[in-house]
Amino acid sequence: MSNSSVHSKYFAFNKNLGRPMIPGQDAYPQTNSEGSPVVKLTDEQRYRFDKDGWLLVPNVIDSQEIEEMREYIIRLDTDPDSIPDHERSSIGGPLQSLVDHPVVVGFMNEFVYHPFTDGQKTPPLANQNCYGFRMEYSFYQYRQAGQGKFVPHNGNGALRLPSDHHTYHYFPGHAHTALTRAVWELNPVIEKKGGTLFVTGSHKAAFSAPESIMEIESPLWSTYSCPAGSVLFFTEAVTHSSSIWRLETPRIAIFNSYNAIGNKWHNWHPDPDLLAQMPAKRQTLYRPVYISGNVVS
Ligand SMILES: O=C(O)CCC(=O)C(=O)O
Ligand SMILES: [Fe+2]
Repeated sequence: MSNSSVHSKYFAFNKNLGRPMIPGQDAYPQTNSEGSPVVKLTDEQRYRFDKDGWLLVPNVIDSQEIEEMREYIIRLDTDPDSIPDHERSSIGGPLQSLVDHPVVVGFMNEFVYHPFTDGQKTPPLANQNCYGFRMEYSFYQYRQAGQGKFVPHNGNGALRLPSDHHTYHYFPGHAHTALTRAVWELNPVIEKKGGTLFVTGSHKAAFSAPESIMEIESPLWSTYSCPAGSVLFFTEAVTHSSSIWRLETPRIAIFNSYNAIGNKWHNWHPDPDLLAQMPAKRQTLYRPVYISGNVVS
């Protein structure tokens, strides 16, 4: 099996009788809702995410977009009444285009979309007009020096039951995360100065975390530096924590969450008026949560 928007050549069971799931090329969206070509992960990025449970992609958006988005977050935080109701969120205004940014779609096509087909009865859950994953949730952080807490959570994702959603399952040649974060850093982050902390590889851990994990200085924790305009992907199955922000410039970040089509963790919906104004393909990120036949043609 091969297709041009994910790299995987893998064997997965379809629903019935152990038959192989063989999605065609058309089962993977090649463009986003604005017509931009989807950006595939490189082999190295795909390997790293699977090995680590998190992946930083630096320099994804340009300085003009970053500035516009930063201003929007500051306005949301300090003068929300100046923004119309339906745009008053971290998916409003210029932030809307981040939800299906070509780099996000490339990542989700590889690790979150499961091109499930119900035998011969229903087509794959995505096509050129419809995404194969859901957007779950969105919030922003406008964090000043001294703010933020060390709150370690999650891990052991390979050994959790599917309904948990904090899962990470892997097979020769393919891996799948359910609840998944894409964090857009709109200001620079310097290592150990307040970016998200990770216990690298703990999404696959077989043991309970040791007590030493509760120490922020433990060498078990890793983190990153990045320029403004970078995106950080992580599976919620990896042990991670927020940290205390230590830089003069605030942390301005957007936290977008995604999940498989049949999974819903957060009690969150986009504003209906905002949704109605989105391009049709983008709207498929917010379709009802079920599997059988849940595809827009
Ligand atoms: O604040 C952070 O850096 C991480 C927050 C967190 O736990 C998450 O995004 O799931
Ligand atoms: Fe978290």
